[in-house]
Amino acid sequence: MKKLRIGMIGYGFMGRTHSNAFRSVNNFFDVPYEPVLQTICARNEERAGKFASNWGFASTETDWRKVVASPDIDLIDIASPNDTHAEIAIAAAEAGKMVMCEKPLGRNGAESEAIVDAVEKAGVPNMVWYNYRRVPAVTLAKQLIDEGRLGRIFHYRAKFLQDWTISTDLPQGGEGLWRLDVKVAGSGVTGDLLAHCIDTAMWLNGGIEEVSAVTETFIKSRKHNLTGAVEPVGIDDASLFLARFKNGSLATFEATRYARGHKALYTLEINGEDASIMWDLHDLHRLQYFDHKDEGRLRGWKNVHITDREHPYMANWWVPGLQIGYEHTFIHQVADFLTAVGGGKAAPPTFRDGLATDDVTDAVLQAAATRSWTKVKERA
Ligand code: SOE
Repeated sequence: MKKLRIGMIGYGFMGRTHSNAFRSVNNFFDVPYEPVLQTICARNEERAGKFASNWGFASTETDWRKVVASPDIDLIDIASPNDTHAEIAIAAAEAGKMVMCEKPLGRNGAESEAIVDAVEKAGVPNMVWYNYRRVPAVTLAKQLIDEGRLGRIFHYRAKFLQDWTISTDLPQGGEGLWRLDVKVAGSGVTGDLLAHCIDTAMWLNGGIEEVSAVTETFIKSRKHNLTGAVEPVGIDDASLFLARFKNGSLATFEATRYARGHKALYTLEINGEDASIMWDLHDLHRLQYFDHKDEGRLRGWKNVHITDREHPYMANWWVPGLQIGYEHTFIHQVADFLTAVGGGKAAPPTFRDGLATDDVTDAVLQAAATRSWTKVKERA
């Protein structure tokens, strides 16, 4: 089997999920490549060394440019903060490497457009890590929609609720807290959490035409970890928007880090003429399904346990009845990427798909700033 040597930039939470996925994929999926954890790149050499020995990387590097230029690397995987994505992705594409990038692709549509131009010009395989598409229950939802079982879609409803930034004492910036620093993150929950909801939504229900939004920054200033000074907070702490999809359906989206009691409650619901679907990340191995065509006396919500062999991805795991979890979504993503690349096909969500999501988050932020309905940028 052909080896695919990975150069990974960044070793935080996402560096761990990706490393685990690259390491595990050949144990469970029949794919045309064997990923090799070649180089882990991070600024702190000692910690990079520990990460390398824990996950089995062959070498460490502190300068990402050397990893991108190295003839020993086939694929650059970007798991570093958002402000680094564009520069690394563009350099990697120009060096002819395959590129995988954490979400959101860029800090805004303009940055993502430059990244898309670079990978498309170079003709290199690319993929954004929107992992929730690969939760088997969500993939099943996609199959059911594509089979036409829901009929005409009327409503899409998504929420991503967290509560980890409520404390006024929480600083902004630096490792672990760069998501609160607008210069690094690009935006707050709009780019961090709504981006997931938008990617899934457009995959399931098609493009979004226009949005109306409200955002709020509840805590206006926080100590910055890098400067030590109290600085204004530039991110949105909460972001809510209404949307009209191109298929005519109406949607509500909500993301916040101020929903006390909720840690990562991503939920979605789709209502069609013939059937409805509900899914919940805290119960990710279940899909709720209501079919209006069922006999009236027995009509009701079905709670489907997504563990059978005929469920997406599940034949590759344990035995029926035994569920899988969050980390597996990343393994599925790598499996699909390797299969697509082996077959000379694009591996969605491609960078162009990631750009489409960033166009929507741009429109959301603009709609909130101008308090007006805003069209999502149309691209050829
Ligand atoms: C933020 O807390 C975060 O880790 C996001 O950055 C991830 O994308 C999301 O999957 C879980 O929440």
